[in-house]
Amino acid sequence: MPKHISVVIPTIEEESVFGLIRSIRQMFGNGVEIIVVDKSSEAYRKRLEKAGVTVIRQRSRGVENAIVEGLRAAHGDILASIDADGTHDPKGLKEGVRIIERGDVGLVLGNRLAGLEDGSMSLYLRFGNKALSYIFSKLYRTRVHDVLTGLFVMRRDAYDEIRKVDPYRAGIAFFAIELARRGWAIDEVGIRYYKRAYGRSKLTSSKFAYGINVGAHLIRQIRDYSPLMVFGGIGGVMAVIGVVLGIFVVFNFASTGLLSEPGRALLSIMLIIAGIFLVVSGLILDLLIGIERMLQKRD
Ligand SMILES: Nc1nc2c(ncn2[C@@H]2O[C@H](COP(=O)(O)OP(=O)(O)OP(=O)(O)O)[C@@H](O)[C@H]2O)c(=O)[nH]1
Ligand SMILES: [Mg+2]
Repeated sequence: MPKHISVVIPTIEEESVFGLIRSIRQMFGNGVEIIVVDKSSEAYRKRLEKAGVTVIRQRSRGVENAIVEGLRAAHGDILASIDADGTHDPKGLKEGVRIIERGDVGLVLGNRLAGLEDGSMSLYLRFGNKALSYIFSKLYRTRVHDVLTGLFVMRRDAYDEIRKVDPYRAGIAFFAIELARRGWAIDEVGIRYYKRAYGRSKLTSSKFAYGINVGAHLIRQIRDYSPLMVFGGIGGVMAVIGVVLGIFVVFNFASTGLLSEPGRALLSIMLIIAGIFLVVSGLILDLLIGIERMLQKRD
């Protein structure tokens, strides 16, 4: 029996949503559940209701909350989401569903970088997105290239594990981080990404600040997941700088017979001690987290 699919669409006055609704019905048939989470005007909402979709009026803030509200109301065995602004090719939903139906993946992301239309994504957004996706992939040993995409397909049981988590501002990276943390496999499909045909960006007034926010969440994850990586990394760098500085001081002392740079000598010793202290702290925290995980598994 074919699985029942729910597609959640977050929107603020996106004119493209009506064409998107038609495309989704063409692709999956009229049985598909389409839930539009709307934060627009009364007139726009009336038009949505006429289109025969389930409309949820969003009272919370942010696209992450919008999607979570939609997912909570969804009945499908497979859950999906796509931006309403017509920029993401909905064919990615179909391919994503195919991968989810194979059974070993919890979340499929639509990789926009595989099919960018000219002028659809600025160079600096492309770079920022790649950098965040790289950190994400290293952290969770996955290979995704577009963790801030607006298209995903998810297993119902994967979503059930995170349905109680309060969303933080990180776009779809929020879902990817929360599922990856719980050990779900994440895959991607290449999609076409088009320029916006109507209106302006609704997500944020500064994509730079938004990217920094997502980066901060990832770094917090690294700190909680593997303190040795953060503390050990910073401590290691400090100790190495201290040693190099110390070698200079010793070298000077050996050649002149005078301790001419007591300030540098002191700095070198301090850096080495602080560096070692950080590495040891990282090791202890890593050990404690390891023990906590072992105990959790036993429960
Ligand atoms: N319900 C709801 N929808 C939102 C909110 N913020 C953004 N959206 C919708 O989420 C989708 C993504 O937002 P966009 O404004 O397209 O963000 P973006 O893709 O980074 O920006 P562009 O490159 O200009 O398209 C669009 O369908 C928006 O209408 C929100 O707070 N609530
Ligand atoms: Mg957009």
